[in-house]
Amino acid sequence: MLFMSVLLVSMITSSSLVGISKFTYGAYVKAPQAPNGPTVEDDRLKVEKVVDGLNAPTSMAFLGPNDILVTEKETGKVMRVLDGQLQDEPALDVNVATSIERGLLGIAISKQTDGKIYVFTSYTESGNNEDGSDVTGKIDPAGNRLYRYEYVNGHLENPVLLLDLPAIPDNGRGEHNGGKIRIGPDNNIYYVIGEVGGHRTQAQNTANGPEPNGLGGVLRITQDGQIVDDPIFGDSLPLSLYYAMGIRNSFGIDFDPVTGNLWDTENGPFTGDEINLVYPGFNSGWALIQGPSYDDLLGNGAGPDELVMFGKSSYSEPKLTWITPIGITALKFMNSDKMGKEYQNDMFVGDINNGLLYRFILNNARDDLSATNTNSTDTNPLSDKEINDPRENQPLVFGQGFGGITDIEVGPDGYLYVLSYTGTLFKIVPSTNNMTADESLGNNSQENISAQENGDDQNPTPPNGSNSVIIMGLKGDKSYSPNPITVERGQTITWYNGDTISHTVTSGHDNEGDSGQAFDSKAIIPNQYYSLTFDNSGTYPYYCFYHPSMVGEIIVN
Ligand SMILES: [Ca+2]
Ligand SMILES: [Ca+2]
Ligand SMILES: [Ca+2]
Repeated sequence: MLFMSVLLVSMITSSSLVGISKFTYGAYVKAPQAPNGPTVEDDRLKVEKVVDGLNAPTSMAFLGPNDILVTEKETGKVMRVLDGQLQDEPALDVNVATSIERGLLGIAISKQTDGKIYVFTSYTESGNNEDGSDVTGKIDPAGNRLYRYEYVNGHLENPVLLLDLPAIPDNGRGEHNGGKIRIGPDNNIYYVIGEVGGHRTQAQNTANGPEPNGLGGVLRITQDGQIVDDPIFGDSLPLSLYYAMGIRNSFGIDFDPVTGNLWDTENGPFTGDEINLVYPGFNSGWALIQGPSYDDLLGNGAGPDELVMFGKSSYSEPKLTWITPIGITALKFMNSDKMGKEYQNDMFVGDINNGLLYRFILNNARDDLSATNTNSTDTNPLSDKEINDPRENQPLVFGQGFGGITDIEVGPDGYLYVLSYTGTLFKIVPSTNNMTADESLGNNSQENISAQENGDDQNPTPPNGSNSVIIMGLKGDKSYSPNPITVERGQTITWYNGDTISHTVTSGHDNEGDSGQAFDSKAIIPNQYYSLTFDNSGTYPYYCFYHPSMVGEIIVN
């Protein structure tokens, strides 16, 4: 073999950033924060930290300016962030099952004309009034439940159970519990729940399966828990609850502020993360179809004609599909001009595998994603509505380094808030001057930039510098410095990402058979290191998988 060891070394000491040491794609992979904080692709904007210290936060909702309720998945606590301070006492603490995607998952706030403040939460309720007993004691959860509370003096009181849905999986796994809640333009509650551990009813398009049980779709009820008039899928429970079905799992729904259309993100299994326009009666195709039906990603040959339809339901193709899943999560329309007019009414989407924030512009009819919504002049790879290869992501990426994103909201102040599973809430605000995005993060990242103290900000130098390479960004054969680098057999080279976006150190050449054959760092986030030890002499070309114009060479004597 070519080398003995492959390491990706994080220089971070802050406890909130300890965790996954390497990016990979796949289920349940949760990206770490970039050591120097997240960045956005517009130097007129910067990312600020609002608060950290949250425990596996899943969703947020605003009581008012600088007054935010945040749900914690594992503790079952609704925490209040007031003027940037995490309050010691939770607004609510419920007992949750916590395995995999179970827990306290969703929250929405609705202010009533009589002055009452309703707070809706969704959670997988514990089977024995203890947090995590499904993990520690194999206790089945009591249900996936949607409650309405009233907010009174910092606390959630007077719980009313609005929906009580199955939480016991068919496949033994605590997965696909969905949980996001929105108040619609019609003032009704929209709640998305997944198939919950492999249920195979007619709502999962299993024609000879049991009748739907309320899982695997977007459900719609009034704020009092009543069925909305003129049900779409059928007149009796639980069909009368459904607004959409055929959904495997989702962590993001939002209404377009211009049209009132609902959109969602949906998670595929080994393939097929989706963005969809969710019209009333939408059937997304799971478990027969994931991704575009014509791609047959599930390999079962099923087409739209084989789906189970009720009432006025119908199938439609996703507006965008990732062939390699990203763990797509939150979806929010930017219903303000505070980041600049060009972003108003754009769609922002997050992922949990990479910690990336994506920006989408809609077409003029606002019933599709525009093909020209990118930072890149080459939008052709997106014209097929598929991200066939992770590098097709790049022109869609608006921000990165957040750590796995679980929620995105627009605050009463009009700014975009991004919630990270790592425990930090961020906010995107205008830069105060023309500093680069990297430099403008100084206020909230000072404790994390020890790696930069050895050099000036423009040219950071990693420690133990003799066999080190700095990744400079998109600069052709000057992207990796020095280039080429020459070492002796048995020596280790350490690459340091001094750029503000992620890059890779991938052996070989773009689109050729040697790509990644000898080594592949995967994404190296800004200010992170990657090391390789070379035991055999030779010349090794390499490049950045995301930015193939970045090329370098290693010479081992
Ligand atoms: Ca609890
Ligand atoms: Ca679908
Ligand atoms: Ca494509």
